[in-house]
Amino acid sequence: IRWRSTSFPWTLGSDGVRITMESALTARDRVGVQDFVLLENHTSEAAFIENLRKRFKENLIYTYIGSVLVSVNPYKDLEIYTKNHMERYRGINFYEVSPHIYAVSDNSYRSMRTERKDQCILISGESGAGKTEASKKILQYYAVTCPASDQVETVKDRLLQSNPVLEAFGNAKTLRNDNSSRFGKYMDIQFDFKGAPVGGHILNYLLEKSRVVHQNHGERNFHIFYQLIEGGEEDLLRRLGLERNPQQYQYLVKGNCPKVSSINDRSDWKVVRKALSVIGFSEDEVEELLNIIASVLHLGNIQYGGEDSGNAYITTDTQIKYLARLLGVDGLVLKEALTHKKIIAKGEELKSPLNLEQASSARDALSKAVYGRTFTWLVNKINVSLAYKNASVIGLLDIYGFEVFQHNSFEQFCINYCNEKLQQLFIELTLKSEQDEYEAEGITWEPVQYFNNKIICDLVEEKFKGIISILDEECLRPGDASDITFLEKLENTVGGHAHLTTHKLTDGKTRKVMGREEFRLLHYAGEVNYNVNGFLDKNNDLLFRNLKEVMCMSDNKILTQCFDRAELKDSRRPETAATQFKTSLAKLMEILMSKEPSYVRCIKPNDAKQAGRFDEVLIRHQVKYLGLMENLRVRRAGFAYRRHYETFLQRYKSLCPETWPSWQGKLADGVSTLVKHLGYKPEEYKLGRSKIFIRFPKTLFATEDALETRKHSLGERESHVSHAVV
Ligand code: AD9
Ligand code: MG
Repeated sequence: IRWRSTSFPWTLGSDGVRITMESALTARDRVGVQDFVLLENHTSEAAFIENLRKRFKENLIYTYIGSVLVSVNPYKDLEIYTKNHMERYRGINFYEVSPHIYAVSDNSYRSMRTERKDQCILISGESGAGKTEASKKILQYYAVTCPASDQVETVKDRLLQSNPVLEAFGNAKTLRNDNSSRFGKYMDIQFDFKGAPVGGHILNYLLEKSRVVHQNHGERNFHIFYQLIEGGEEDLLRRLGLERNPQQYQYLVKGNCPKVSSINDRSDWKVVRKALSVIGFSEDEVEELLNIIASVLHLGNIQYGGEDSGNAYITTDTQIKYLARLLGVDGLVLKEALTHKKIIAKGEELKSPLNLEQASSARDALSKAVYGRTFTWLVNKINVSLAYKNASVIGLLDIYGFEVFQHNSFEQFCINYCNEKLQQLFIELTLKSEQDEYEAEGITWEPVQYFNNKIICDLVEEKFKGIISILDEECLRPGDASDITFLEKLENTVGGHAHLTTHKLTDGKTRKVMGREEFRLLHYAGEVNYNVNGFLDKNNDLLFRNLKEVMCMSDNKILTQCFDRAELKDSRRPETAATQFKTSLAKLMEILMSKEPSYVRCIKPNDAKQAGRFDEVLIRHQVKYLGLMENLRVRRAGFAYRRHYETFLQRYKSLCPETWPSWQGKLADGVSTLVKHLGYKPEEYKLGRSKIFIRFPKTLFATEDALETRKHSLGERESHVSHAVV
């Protein structure tokens, strides 16, 4: 006998639909539970990990914690993303089929349609855990399953095609991930009153610009450079003055990794070129965009001569010639700007020559500014092509996860601060939604103990006393301000804080050795040592005035939009990078708070990017810093399981003669009769306004096993009854 499993939370086959006769108990043993709240021992991390392992072995990469989806990167293509799968999840109740990213997508979509409330899906996890893939799967789900019209087809295409373009310019090969997103992304997908996707809007966060000029060993620059060099047509490369060899370019050789086996730059180039046209870039715009990309490579090849302490001069005139042509600027003016700095003091212009080191960093600052601003321009351009007004939205957040490297710098500080904020939001919102549900059902809420990481967020962002304020203060202070004086100021101002330590303050209890130039933050996810070297420069993110002036004079229409003359007139100091990031995060939190959230928590199974390998130490670490045990504790605070009366009665009515074959009275009375007949003790359950709440998994399992036994005995005699039961 084969039967369609509708609301079993634990007995589904790998395709999530059918299994052959197998007792619920054996199946539970083999594939684990599909919702962690059903674990017998929900406080045991070992049991949690064992459940993940069982499922991972069976290619069941998705598991719920209530309505939160936990996903483990399989590092192989599973046959679970076909159109048939999409159809299967359409309009179906969250628990009726095996956990899936499509179930989350569909659930958000339906809530948006029926409750008319904007939604957001927050995807988190460390580098390589599968966030970007998850967000693409969600977008594909909407593109395939939502209603469409001719005009909508164009928008769907544009929405889908924005991915390869943004990935080309914003993703790169790192040691962790061959296609690592080096920017944070929040994308609203907009739907009209018929539920058809009609537009979108993207917000981008903190692109890792430093990668343009430097890459660590084994890493690459942004994909677009290699795509252009490998895939660009002969005459295009000739026009841009580029050679078909990445090794020729200083900005592409730092990581000593021009080729990646999992990446085909040549075919990706074709995909990106096509995507640019679909999104609506004119041929002229593409040409100007590529002129900029080629210019960055030429900038990187500019070399300087001169003594260390003397004035620098440029020794590579060919590059200047190309730059002048591609950017539409005067070669001599550019040359001058790359070797001198101009400041305005008391209304007077002062020009002074740069030494070797200063000139190289001015050149690199220009490359970073040009690339960074072009990236923002690109996002805006995509936004214009997706623009639509007055729509309901589902937002997708695909943002860098918590990062700990051997050496952590300003970038990791910002990224981890962002995760701290998201964790705060996550805890607050999950707690709140639990509380709301209890209240709506008229059930008493028992407070849950949890770690509130607000204390760490405050340490970073508080006015005057927070780390960002202290850093900004040092950035503004004339005179001897340096990375080290910043560290000293940290010690003096927040040295006593429970979540901050420095070399001087190390209490001897912590075993991890600290460098003299480091401060350590005790994040909710663990300790991270940050090296202060470069903090001031990166936070200042300054570009000399004369370089800005040259860019403002450019003929390149993209650059004239990126470098506005008004900026030159503005004598105020631009906001620092950290403060800008703080402000944009605060806005993001507001956006997310105004929507109904769903969560996807991604886990990376091993560091070797290999299929089938389950590295327990690595996974345990992620379970910890994703706060999954905390999440489970909140969810299980009172009750392991809750279902609407109707669903519960429908499933188990055959177990009680009074409710079988149907119950005529009120649903709540039917459920009450049923559970009394089953022998539930009063402390094991509660009846709310529309749902039954069951405290322990074992109660439910016993009921489920009883159903299984009945099904067996009936199945042998009358198979059609078995159908009626499920
Ligand atoms: V990062 O923070 O941007 O560095 P992500 O975005 O979390 O990271 P990504 O989605 O890029 O990771 O996934 C990394 C790689 O894992 C992909 O390139 C795929 O090769 C692989 N992956 C991820 N999810 C899946 C999946 N559901 N099925 C198959 C997957 N492969
Ligand atoms: Mg990514």
